[in-house]
Amino acid sequence: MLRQVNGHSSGSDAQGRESLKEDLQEFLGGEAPLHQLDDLTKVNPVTLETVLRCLQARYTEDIFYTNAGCTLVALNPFKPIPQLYAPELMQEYHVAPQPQKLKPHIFTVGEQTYRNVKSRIEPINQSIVVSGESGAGKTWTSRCLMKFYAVVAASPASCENHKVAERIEQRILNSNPVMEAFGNACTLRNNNSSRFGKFIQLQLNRAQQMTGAAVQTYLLEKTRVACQASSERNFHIFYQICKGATEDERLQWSLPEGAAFSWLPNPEKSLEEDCFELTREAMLHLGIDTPTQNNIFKILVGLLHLGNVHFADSEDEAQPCQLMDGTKVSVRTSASLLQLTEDMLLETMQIRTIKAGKQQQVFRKPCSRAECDTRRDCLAKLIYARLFDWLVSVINSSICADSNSWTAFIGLLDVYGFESFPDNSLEQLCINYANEKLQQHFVAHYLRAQQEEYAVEGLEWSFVNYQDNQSCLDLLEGSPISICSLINEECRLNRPSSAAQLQTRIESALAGKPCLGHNKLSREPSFVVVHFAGPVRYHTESLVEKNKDPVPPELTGLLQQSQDPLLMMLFPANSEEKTQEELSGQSRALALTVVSKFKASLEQLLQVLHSTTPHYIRCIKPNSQSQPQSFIQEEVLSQLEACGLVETIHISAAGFPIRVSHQNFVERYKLLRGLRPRTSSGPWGLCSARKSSEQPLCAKEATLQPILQDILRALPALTQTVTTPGDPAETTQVPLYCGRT
Ligand code: AOV
Ligand code: MG
Repeated sequence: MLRQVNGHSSGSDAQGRESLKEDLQEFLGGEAPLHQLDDLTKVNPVTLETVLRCLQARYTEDIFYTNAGCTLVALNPFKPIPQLYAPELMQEYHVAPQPQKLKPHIFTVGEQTYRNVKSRIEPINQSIVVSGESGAGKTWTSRCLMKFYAVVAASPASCENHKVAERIEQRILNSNPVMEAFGNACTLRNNNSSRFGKFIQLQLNRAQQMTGAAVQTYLLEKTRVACQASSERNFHIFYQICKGATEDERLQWSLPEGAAFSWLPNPEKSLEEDCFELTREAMLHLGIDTPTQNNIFKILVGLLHLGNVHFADSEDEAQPCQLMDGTKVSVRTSASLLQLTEDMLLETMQIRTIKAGKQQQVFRKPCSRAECDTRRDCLAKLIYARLFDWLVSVINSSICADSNSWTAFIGLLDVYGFESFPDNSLEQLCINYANEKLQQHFVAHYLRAQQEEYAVEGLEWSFVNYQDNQSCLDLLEGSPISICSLINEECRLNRPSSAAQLQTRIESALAGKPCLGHNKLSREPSFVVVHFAGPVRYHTESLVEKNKDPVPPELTGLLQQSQDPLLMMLFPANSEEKTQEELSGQSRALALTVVSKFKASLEQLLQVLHSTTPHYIRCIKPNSQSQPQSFIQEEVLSQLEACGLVETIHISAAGFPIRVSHQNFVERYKLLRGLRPRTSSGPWGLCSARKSSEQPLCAKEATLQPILQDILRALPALTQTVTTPGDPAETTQVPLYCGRT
């Protein structure tokens, strides 16, 4: 019974007995069985091997969460365990005087984060950074955390009035199925892989009730609409429509049952498509009414028909490419669903217009077959990406609270995890770059900053070495030359550049950089980056073109003439859209390349993260086959190594658990003993030496009481050096505090 659900018993009695047993064991000096070690800081000695053994022992016992000092390690069970996420359990963690004394859980992190907001110690805003490789469980975890806050931070009004609950907490939860339907897809690594990054701010008012939320998304992998790697799939929503449409809808959308679409590979993998009703319902709750939904789905089916348009090679270069047999009907259907004229749609794909000369004369040039295909794909990507952005903005307007109705936020970060496929391109480069940035944030915040702070404060500390990923980031984004700058340079020069040339340029300009791997084995032009999570080979073919992401002006022009109400809104006729080709000079490509836009958005994200108190959850994938009850040591080991878990444990075990600035500490607790602050002593005036790994980390007043007693007892001994007035050479030691202790 005890360990059936991650060691959670239903009654607190059983839990008490369990912890008593552990205490006794510790008291008698006996080693607790490995699976009973809730915190990896208790593993002795802390090495990769012992940590791995402990995690495996726990996994075998169906215990999936383990503390690692300041982080929580979450092993993916790859099987549903509803009891582990039951609302009753959420409440148990929420009301516990010391949630960190309960079994490790994402709810402990959720609750401590929540209590941090309440304690109003700067920075009040909190963030939970969920990381891990593709399929490790990040999206699952952040979804569960959102449910946790929907329960524990529900406003009383919503409890009394079910309708209000639907308006706030439920709406926020409803954003998940919608965004996952449109932004997730089945990949080789994960059947429900996020193809966009997401940072959601849960907004709380002074009473700590959730009043709204705001979602920020990052770089949707829009190429997937028109191009899917073998054994992968398009975005879930397409399959949902094809499987879930009613008879009427099939007629309206020209979607006969069992219709075959080139852009809908692997339909036999039955995955998320049963969720169409769920998606629709969630959309409805978010304020997207049924006619608008139908409009969206009609456009998406229009894209599927567009994908069935195939061109044949033209024998005469002066003539446009002809359609392949049988695909004229696809042009017609697609045009009708997108409310465009058939001729215009076809012509836009077949013929390029070029403005030249002083008079800007317009020339028409037939496109090659490959160009026709590119323009068709580009049209689909353009529509899908804009639709996705629009959906996000609708979601935001539906869930975002007035700025004066919230005072703090808890940010949940769930981005695409580290990826390495047989064929990696710009998408993977951006995804892995984002993961490097997050790893750097962790390293900077925890492994480096904390230790540096101890040194500054003169605390006794032997430095723990850690793996810094700065050299990889230098390779990717450093100045003056990096992989990103070289790819951008190719876009800026706008010269024809072959994949092989790009490889040579990267190899010669960045020769000797530690994280640039050797490219001896691959026949195709590529380069290797040794990421913190492992080496990845990126193919240079189409890298520059994807980075430019050019949108021929004729395509936007075409969509501006659509009679479809939604497309008219997404592509307003009077807008002066500056496409890449219309922008001139150097600013053009550099300002708008995919890489530079992504880099800028990541920097913004990191700024927000830096302004919050971060909490970390490390998701670990126990096996790459997504199977339950399978723990592949080598695979887990490489993930542990990559994220620097052992170093984290060392620092956590030896470090100081409470980090409160002197000013804030005094402001907050002066009433307790009539303390009066006399002066401030720099940013982190007080640290409480950690006595054991059990010592609470959170700032709930009740739990802080015993620590406070210790601190208050120690206060008279705390002094600072001040210069004597009138004689700068003479210094004296004065107490930091006056007041009773
Ligand atoms: P990811 O977000 O980290 O990958 P997900 O959160 O989508 O990974 O998890 C992958 C799959 O693992 C889910 O679809 C579930 O089937 C299963 N899973 C994860 N966590 C749990 C859990 N706690 N309990 C039960 N099953 C779980 V990616 O989005 O690919 O980086 O881009
Ligand atoms: Mg995900």
